[in-house]
Amino acid sequence: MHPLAERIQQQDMRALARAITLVENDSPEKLDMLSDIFSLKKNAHYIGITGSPGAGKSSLVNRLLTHLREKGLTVAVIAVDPTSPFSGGALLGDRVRMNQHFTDPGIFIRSMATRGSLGGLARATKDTLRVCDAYGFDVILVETVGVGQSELDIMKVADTTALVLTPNSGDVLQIFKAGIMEIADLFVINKADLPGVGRLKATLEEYIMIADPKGWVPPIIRTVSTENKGVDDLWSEIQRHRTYLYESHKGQKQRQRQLKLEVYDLIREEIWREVYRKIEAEDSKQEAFRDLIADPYQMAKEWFQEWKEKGGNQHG
Ligand SMILES: Nc1nc2c(ncn2[C@@H]2O[C@H](COP(=O)(O)OP(=O)(O)OP(=O)(O)O)[C@@H](O)[C@H]2O)c(=O)[nH]1
Ligand SMILES: [Mg+2]
Repeated sequence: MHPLAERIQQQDMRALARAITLVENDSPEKLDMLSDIFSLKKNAHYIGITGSPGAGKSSLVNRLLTHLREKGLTVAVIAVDPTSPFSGGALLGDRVRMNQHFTDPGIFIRSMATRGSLGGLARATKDTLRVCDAYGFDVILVETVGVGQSELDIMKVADTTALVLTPNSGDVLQIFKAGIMEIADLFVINKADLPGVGRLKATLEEYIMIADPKGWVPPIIRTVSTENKGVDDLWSEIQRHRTYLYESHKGQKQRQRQLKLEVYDLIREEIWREVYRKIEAEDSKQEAFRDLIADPYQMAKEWFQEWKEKGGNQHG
């Protein structure tokens, strides 16, 4: 077994952090390590918290954390910021707010920083979920910032996704266009202390009616995270969804679909890594990049063909 997998099995938190760093850095030993870690897989509930910037996701995550700890559950929080992991004031703010949790061994908080990683942010986040699962956390909360394609990819691995909206912010239309509404298992109206709650609720109810979901109907939950209101409601609805996934076998089907996509994803990443490293290492090819009128289609065609003929990663 990979030494880090062994240490994670013994709940060594430094090994956990180290493994995530290897994931973020696209370390060549990544697949071997993750495969060993995967064999330790436990039964964490993956919960995605998504929504527009400033909707109150972090405040809500913070409240949930306290709530879950009071129930004796252990929690990992993964904060994903696709744009700027370090300069984002939001994340720095999160750190300050979440400070109170830092000394609790039942809590692990990590923000993802994968700019430039070949596999991309969604890939690294999925792997990180697996690592946290293997460690044995009961609940893994993934907070994403923004409502774009990257968030969509990340949220697809969550068992339960909560979409956080705020009254009178006009974010519903944008979220709808981005296809985020469809992945929401729960709608959370946060900042329910502000005016416009009734209208947003009506909009959501209308959406649900038109979407006409079979089986699970997304509940609408009102929260005021600044006042710690609605958090227990939110948690009981999240649990109700988990029970639904289990009893309807939907969870199993969801994970099966995910597995297929994931295998393709990993293979694509492996091929890409090989081709990329090879081209980056070849002076003549780097020289060719400087030719401003070179035909990119021709180059891609020839170089990929060349890579295949040399037996892929045989380095021949
Ligand atoms: N009035 C009111 N303000 C809230 C509520 N929840 C959060 N806020 C405020 O909204 C602001 C943004 O909260 P965050 O929790 O950082 O929101 P976020 O969605 O994590 O923000 P990003 O990570 O930047 O996308 C903060 O100033 C909070 O104090 C609420 O229920 N009511
Ligand atoms: Mg936040």
